Amino acid sequence: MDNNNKNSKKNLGLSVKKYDNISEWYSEVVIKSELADYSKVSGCIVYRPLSYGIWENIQEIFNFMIKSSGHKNVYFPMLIPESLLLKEKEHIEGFSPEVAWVTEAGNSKLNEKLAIRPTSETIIYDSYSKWIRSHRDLPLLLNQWCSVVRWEFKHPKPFLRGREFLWQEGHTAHASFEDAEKEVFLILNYYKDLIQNYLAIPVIEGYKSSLEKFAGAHYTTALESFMPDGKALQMATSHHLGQNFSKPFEIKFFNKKGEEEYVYTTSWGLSTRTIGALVLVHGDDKGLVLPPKIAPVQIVIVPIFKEDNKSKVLEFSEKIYNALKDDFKIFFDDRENYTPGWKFNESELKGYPLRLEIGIKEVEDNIVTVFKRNTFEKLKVNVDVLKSKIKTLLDDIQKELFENAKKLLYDNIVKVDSLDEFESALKNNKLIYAGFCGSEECESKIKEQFSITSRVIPFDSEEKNCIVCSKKGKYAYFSKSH
Ligand code: 87F
Repeated sequence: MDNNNKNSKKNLGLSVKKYDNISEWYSEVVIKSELADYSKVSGCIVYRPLSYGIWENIQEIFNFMIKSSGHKNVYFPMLIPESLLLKEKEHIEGFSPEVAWVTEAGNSKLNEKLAIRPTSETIIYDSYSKWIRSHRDLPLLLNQWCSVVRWEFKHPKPFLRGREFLWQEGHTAHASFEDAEKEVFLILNYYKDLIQNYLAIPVIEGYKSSLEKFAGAHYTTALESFMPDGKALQMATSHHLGQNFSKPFEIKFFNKKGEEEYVYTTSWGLSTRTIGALVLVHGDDKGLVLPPKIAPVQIVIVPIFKEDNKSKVLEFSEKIYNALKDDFKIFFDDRENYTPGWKFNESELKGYPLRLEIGIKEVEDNIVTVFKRNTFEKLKVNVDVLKSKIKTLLDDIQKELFENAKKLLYDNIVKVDSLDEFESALKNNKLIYAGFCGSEECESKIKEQFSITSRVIPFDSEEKNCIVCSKKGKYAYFSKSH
């Protein structure tokens, strides 16, 4: 078999450049990098090993965080009886067109139809009302990892918009408003840590406006990131639910004074959308670029040999592999049926942060050629210092990706003082920073005129008169959004 034939199974290169058509580029990267594939049901994707590996890393990091503060994982049923889902009508009202139902089994109709969970507040609170009796049962700090189904009709995009996606949903109950508030911000800070320090994506944080908050919430906090297509993407959200759910679900406890009170609850979530953000923010014309701290493969080793030096090169490569394998996530790519060039392309497409290229020259000089995926630099590194050099390089890549993403975010923020400036900033796909009174009335006017809403009102926002009504307000971010 000649080399051409040997690797002709698929064309690895991308046909679209990121900034020529970012939406097409995105779809091509997701499929060709083998992150995900489409299925027979529109909006339902297959999470292939690369994206599932990223998700497992996210799970590991986030589990470590929440377990350190006493949270525990649980699993509730995916089927929710209609009567339960409709118990707190207000929160479900706007969402009901998206709920998918199981109505029959085999040949018989069910007595009561069952919702496939779009979110689990109702089924979880049904249990909480049985489990919580006294202040000694609080706080109750539970989380679940699961998938949810929301029957969207907008055009699906892998990870960013789909009908079934993976997430975690945390649901906690507390004895006081203040305790619940502390929880909301504790979790928001975990999310911020995960997203900035592991996914290398900077966020802006703040409250959602009254129009944009979760209808069931007392208030909603969120982390938003800015994508290179000029649209913001909500990365995670953490809600203070006050007693909005504990009252209809009758979750009551006897406080220390022996009086009966309703609990205060919170809920918070982060989904596989964040994988879409990783692709959009860090990817380039060659494919994915994965931050080392989240990459399922941090280093790929590619041996390059001819028949007469094969054993020398493989032996040396294996020695390198063994020296590094306990410290890093490594793929020793010694597959026989692929050429080194093909493996190079594949590793670039899949975004592996570092590639070690080892040929006979490297063996003779006791060095390794190290390729940095994010900058395309090649370095010759002596084997004696390889481990520490790799540590430094991975740290460098992590920092460089975050710095580039920060530049993307901050270069796109535009402060505006009038609706004219607002309009032109929006045309340029900017992240607009404008005075806003917070009222639903003014935000609805903006929504009507420009088809966008606010993203967040930063926690430390300065005072600024509203761009619509001129009344007292604070700065808020506005932009298109995913
Ligand atoms: C779609 C259908 C039915 C969002 C829905 O943000 C219900 C809903 O309640 C729904 N889409 N929501 C809001 C989810 C609130 C909250 N749940 C826990 C979160 C984070 C995780």
